[in-house]
Amino acid sequence: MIATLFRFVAIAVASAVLTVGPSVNAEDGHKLWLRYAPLDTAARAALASRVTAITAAADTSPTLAAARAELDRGFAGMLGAPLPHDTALHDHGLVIGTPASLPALAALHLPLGRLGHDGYLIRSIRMNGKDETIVAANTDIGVLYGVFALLERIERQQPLADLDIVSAPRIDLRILDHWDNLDGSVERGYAGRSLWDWWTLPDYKDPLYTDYARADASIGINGAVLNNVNASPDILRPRYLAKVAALADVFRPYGIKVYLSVNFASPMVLGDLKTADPLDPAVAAWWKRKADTIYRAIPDFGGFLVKANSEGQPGPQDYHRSHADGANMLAAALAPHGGVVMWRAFVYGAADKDRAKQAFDEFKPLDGAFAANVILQVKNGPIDFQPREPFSPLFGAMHRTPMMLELQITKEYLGQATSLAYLGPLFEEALRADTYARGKGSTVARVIDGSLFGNRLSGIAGVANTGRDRDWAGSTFNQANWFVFGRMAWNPDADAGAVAREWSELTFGPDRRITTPVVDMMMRSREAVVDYMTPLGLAHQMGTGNHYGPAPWVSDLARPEWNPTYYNRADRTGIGFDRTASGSDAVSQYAPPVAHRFDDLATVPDADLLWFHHVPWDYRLHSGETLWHSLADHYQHGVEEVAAMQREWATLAPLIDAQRFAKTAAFLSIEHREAVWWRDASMAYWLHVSGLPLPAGYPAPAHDLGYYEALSFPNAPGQAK
Ligand code: GCV
Repeated sequence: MIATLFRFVAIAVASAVLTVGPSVNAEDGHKLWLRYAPLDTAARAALASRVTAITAAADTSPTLAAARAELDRGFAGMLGAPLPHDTALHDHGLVIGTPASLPALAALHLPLGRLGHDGYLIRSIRMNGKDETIVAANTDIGVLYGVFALLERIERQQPLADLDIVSAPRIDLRILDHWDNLDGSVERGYAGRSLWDWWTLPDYKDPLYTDYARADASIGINGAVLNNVNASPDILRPRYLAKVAALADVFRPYGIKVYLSVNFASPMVLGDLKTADPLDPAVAAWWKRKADTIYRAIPDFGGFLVKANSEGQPGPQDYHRSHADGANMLAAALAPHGGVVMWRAFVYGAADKDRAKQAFDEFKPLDGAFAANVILQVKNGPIDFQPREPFSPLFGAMHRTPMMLELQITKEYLGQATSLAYLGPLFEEALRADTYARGKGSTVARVIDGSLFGNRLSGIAGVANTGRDRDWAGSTFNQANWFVFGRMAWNPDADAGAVAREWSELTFGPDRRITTPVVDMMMRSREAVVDYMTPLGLAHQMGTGNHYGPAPWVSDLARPEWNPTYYNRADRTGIGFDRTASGSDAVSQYAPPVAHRFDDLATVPDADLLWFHHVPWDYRLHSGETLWHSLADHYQHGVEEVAAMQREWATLAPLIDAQRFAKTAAFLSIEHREAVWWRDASMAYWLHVSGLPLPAGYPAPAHDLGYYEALSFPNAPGQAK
């Protein structure tokens, strides 16, 4: 027995070392928030007084094995060696399992009912005369989530006595959408090539895939859409399905289901069909056969994500059918297997209609027309992941259709890889937005967790920011955005500041001298981006194609709503998009209390002013200052905030490991340069169109407008192909 235990421990140590990589790479960010750095003496003593051995079932599922391996990895890192484990109870033991896998837990009659499928309970308990810490759940994946939570607690050096923690997710589908192409590029990806090496799959299962799954599971993510929503039909060819199945096999122990983005025209491209009309029985039969094939290879396949009749993608409207016709046909193919269709509501196209209104106008009439296994995937705002948008009116309007929120973790419009923009406050703003659909308190969070309208399906998706960069996300601070997405997917009421603190302690160690300034920087960072890019409700002012840098002057693109001038509407008389009742009337898509607040200049928040109103340059804001002065002030403030972050970060040089310190310092200086560029180029254009003099006390743009207009960046990363 001892020998077996010993051998197990030795293997576990060896595999932990192999998985975490050589120590020379210890602080390049590759370990994310799962660093398991050595504990100091006091923390070791605190742990030793509570946990000295592990009790777990002998015959374990792959998921319980993953939980045990994670404990081994964690304790090997934090203590220098894993703790012994077997099936016996030990004094000061850590007992992990489900009542089904561990009879000792069944005997306790724990209140597991409220945990549902994925929740967990961590409790200090006296059992058979011994002091134990238990991690219990109804399912093995719940145990794994609980193990991650306990390890995190130990890493953060939080008290381990008298624990009574109960945690269960509010949302069922907690999904990362990877916009990864089959050639290894990533649309709007700024962290290197795709994680999935389609070329060497399925033969080679890169250990990176397991580490990806561990990272996702550690924050409760339970689904991954593997490929770009601008989907190649090839993903459904047998050759690729074998690769998808290999990834599903790796992810399964970590509770992660795979999903695929599908191209609506696949039956025509891959089959011999002349049409992809969803009402054509041959088309429906093709999809059914395809679904059956997928489920034979991947019995727990999650389902399809579909971008249809959007930005040139094929869809049911090509055959004069509705989005519901298209979604329901796919849903019928998946339903016998328990799969879902996530149908995107990101559509626009009518040149004569305010783009912000189009998704609502197309989908609202279809409320109630979707099959039971369809969920609409709606971006947080009505346009497209801008630094700030009001919430999409669809969230308050579809009372008989489940909706999932789509957030963008990759920062396509918020400085891409290099800006330090913590998205917790943006996600929080989106989730806490009150739709008033059922009176006050009808938040987007309650729409997507299914509770407001009593939906069976609940979901949230984040467009992933992962790639093959050593630090996975392009920068250390971008990792926080992956982390906070997971936390808010689990609990949509999570507090952005608390999550920032948690992430900082895991990422840099629980040292208050670091945590306080880091959290301060993070919590101010997104508003800084709003200020230096698009203050006071401006939106969509970025460069063409690459979406990099400012270009408020662009007005010659093929479609009106691609042009920044379409959104800013700046001229001699004023600036802003009139979406009031006397303008495009987009306000009427919101519930009356919200519509009135946005419609009325007296109540519209300054932050949304130019989104909803066209006002003269000398318009007076609630503060009493003129819009023109306030614009100049916001740009300048944004730049100063970045300078402040640079100063704050510089003070941390003695406390942060060299590699991660240097990269963040360099990225902050890039961000500062870009913030100045956004301010100067934007102000140069507003000066030009308004004919006004620069408000006193603000720096004049470093160059004339022509200079900024002439800049071009053909090799900027992440561009759509
Ligand atoms: C995947 C924006 C992005 C596109 C993206 C699209 C979408 O337009 O720039 O790259 O396409 O959103 O969400 O479908």
